[in-house]
Amino acid sequence: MIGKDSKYDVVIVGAGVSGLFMFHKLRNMGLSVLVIEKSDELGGTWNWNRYPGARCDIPSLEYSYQFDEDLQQEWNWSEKYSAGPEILEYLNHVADRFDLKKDINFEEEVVEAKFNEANSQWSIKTSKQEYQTKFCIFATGCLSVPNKPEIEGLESFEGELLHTATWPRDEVDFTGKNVAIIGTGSSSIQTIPEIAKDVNNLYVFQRTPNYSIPSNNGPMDTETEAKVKERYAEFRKENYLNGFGIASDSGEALISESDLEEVNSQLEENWKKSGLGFFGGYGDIPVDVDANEVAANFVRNKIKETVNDPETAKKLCPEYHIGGKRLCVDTGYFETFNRDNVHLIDLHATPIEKVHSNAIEADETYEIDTLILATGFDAMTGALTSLDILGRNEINLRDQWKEGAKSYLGLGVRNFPNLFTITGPGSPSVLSNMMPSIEQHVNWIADCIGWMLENDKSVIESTKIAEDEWMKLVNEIADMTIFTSTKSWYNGSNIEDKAKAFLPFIGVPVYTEKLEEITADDYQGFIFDKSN
Ligand code: FAD
Ligand code: N01
Repeated sequence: MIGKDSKYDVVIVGAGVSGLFMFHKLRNMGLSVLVIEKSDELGGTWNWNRYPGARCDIPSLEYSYQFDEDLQQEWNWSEKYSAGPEILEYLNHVADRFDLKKDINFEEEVVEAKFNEANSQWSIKTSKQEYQTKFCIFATGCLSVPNKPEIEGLESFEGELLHTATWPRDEVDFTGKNVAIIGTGSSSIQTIPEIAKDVNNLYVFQRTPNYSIPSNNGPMDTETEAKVKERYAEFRKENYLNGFGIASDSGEALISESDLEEVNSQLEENWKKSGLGFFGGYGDIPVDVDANEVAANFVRNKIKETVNDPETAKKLCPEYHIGGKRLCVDTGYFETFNRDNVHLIDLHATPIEKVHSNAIEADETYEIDTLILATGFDAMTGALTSLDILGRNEINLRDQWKEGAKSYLGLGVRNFPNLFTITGPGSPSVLSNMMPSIEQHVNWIADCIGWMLENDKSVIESTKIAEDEWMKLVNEIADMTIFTSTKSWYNGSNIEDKAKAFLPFIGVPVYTEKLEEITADDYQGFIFDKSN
């Protein structure tokens, strides 16, 4: 155990993709850094979400770190979209290669972080001890606090109760079991085809259907891999030029300006090849409701073609704008509903009444052995509001964000000096390929701390004006798109008592440009060494 009652330059909370790189970067600057992780393993998302079928839906060649040329040249992914265990293996490889593990305090949860005005230090209280630090970095993830729905009788269920986001490490045996799964988001859409093969019956409880595009995953195409590796550094730059940070996805044509027959044949090609890139395949799908409807209808028709029973197909067809809820990418999801042992229960028609010790009651009573909650996350803010983060005058971040989270650039929050968030609210984060977005934030924070040390500054804080204007811009951009008109976790709609505010910044290139401008202007919008 390191760091008992010690003082640090920086404490990083979380050892996922963000925390690991942040640690590597700051330690190389000669700073004393402690990483605190509540799990007994690193990897964050890829450590917690071990459900069958978990995999990324950004091509692995770009859902990976770019900070070390040898690392990116030497690592070989086995598939186009890597499965969760392979990503976890990769993150462990990175930690071993850069000797990160021994300086991470595992199985320790941060429960309070408090800013001390007198000495401008943070006190970090954990489940085990307390630390003092000058800077505090929350690398706690956008999708790391599971949403456990309040369903009557859930606590009385006596079978096996699972949540996709806290999946057990030992293999779960579904053979011959009657299983229910609640939720039809990305996690469920990946889980269902995998477990349907083994179960006796699978009851899918759907409140809202989702659009999903086939991944067409397969072994890594070695020619593509070689081509990317020949120009990896250049390829990575393309991440920051694409709206959603996906280098291999760039469609500039507009549906509104194209011939419908051509559009349909291009959509067909995108359906077969592009996965998530289907959404960005035409530039106007995210912003023009008519263009969006063409793409949405294309997917609805695919669902109807794929699912044999017309009633089931109809229930599986979403009505909202495609992309309004996070688009899913699947391997055989809609096809699974053609199996005799898979049953779709439409919760719009008949909501869940109650969970009993061995059954779920909705339109009828379904006897089950296993209940899977695939009910998502308290996204984007949950990991920051579920503990006490106390800033100036002991203001709690949870209270400051009661009416909706506000941040400057998704990096800093007023009243919380020397505290940084990686992929915080107001940054592209979940509406981007998160790897390059995480690396962008890590590099920025490290540069900012380096600049402060060089320029003899000791305290940084964003201003209210900067934060207000930034969040105004976030919303102005979002209002130009289809994203705000659908209930989704992007705007807090999945958590009952959460403020309904749209939080991601849409558009990686614009964000990148603004970040660079602000930085070049001596961190405009931040103030340094404000008197206490
Ligand atoms: P996380 O991986 O969430 O790590 C946060 C860490 O902080 C965790 O280990 C957690 O235990 C720890 N922690 C939190 N609170 C505390 C505390 N109080 N004390 C101590 N430790 C704490 N993004 C993409 O771009 N492409 C994808 O294909 C993709 N697929 C995904 C699939 C799934 C199933 C999920 C859930 C998310 C996916 N994402 C994807 C988003 C994914 O979360 C990010 O890509 C990335 O892994 C986030 O890394 P992170 O380190 O920022 O956060
Ligand atoms: O969670 P979700 P997720 N009763 O919030 C339903 C990333 N990810 O874990 O839509 C009944 O999307 C809820 O219904 P509704 C990705 O960013 C990526 O699946 O609120 N149902 C919904 O259907 C993703 O978006 C991958 O009406 C209830 C579902 O549960 C994010 O993580 C894979 C309910 C939750 O869906 C979250 O995905 C996995 C209730 N009380 C995750 N409460 C990749 O493929 C909730 N629901 C890369």
